[in-house]
Amino acid sequence: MRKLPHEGIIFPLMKKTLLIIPTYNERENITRLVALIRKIVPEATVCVVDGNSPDGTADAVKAMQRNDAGIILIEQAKKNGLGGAYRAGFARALAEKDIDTVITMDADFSHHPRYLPDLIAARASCDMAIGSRYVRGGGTHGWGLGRRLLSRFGNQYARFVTGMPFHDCTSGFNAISADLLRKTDWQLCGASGFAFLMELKWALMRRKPSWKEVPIVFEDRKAGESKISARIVYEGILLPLRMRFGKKRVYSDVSA
Ligand SMILES: Nc1nc2c(ncn2[C@@H]2O[C@H](COP(=O)(O)OP(=O)(O)OP(=O)(O)O)[C@@H](O)[C@H]2O)c(=O)[nH]1
Ligand SMILES: [Mg+2]
Repeated sequence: MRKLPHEGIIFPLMKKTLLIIPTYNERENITRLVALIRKIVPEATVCVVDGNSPDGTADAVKAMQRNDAGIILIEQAKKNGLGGAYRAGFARALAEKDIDTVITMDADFSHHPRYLPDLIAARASCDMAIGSRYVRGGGTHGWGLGRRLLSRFGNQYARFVTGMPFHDCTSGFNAISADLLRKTDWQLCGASGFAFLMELKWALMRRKPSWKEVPIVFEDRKAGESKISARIVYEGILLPLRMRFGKKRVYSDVSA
């Protein structure tokens, strides 16, 4: 097998890495995804947070757990949004004392595991590494024009309104120091959809972390259905304004 460029660096790090993967109706994806993760970062802990998927995603995870002690499954009573899944995942990840890096990623192969070594290696030299579509070498693949424009301009809008320095403010593929998360009020990030990922970065930036953007090519999902809705897009438009100008400016000093 081809030697990965960071193999020597990341091997000792992956043991201390926990990947949080929220799932809702991802039965078709999750088994293949975890199998691939195991090839690339065999020693990492995988934590699937399932929102009571009617398609039996949790059963597929339980089947994998029989042969793999490194898989955690959090079964939520109901579909609780991406934000609800990550809040549960963070609480669990930070209870694991040997974990020093927490990775957020989707289950639908949009965040390909091939980038895990890059993210883990980058995280070793900073507090948070952001998998970014909008830096040199990054991009999106398989999206129509409408979706490309929504994401591209949505990001520029979020960057402009919030003052956050990232080119990809909504990225869901991140490697974050557990110590940084412990110092951050992520529990106060109440957004439900992808806006949670902006709110989280806003909260993390309050702690003035060191950070890097790592290029990733985001692939449109090939199996299963998107959970994006008009309500989730609306939340994404409103949240930067609320973060910047709202009365409850919990994270008001990040752009300072
Ligand atoms: N536990 C849980 N997971 C969710 C929920 N909503 C979405 N997810 C998962 O979060 C990840 C991102 O959701 P997607 O539907 O792929 O949303 P997206 O990537 O922003 O949209 P697409 O690019 O259209 O796929 C996927 O792994 C979903 O299965 C939820 O309410 N609960
Ligand atoms: Mg997706």
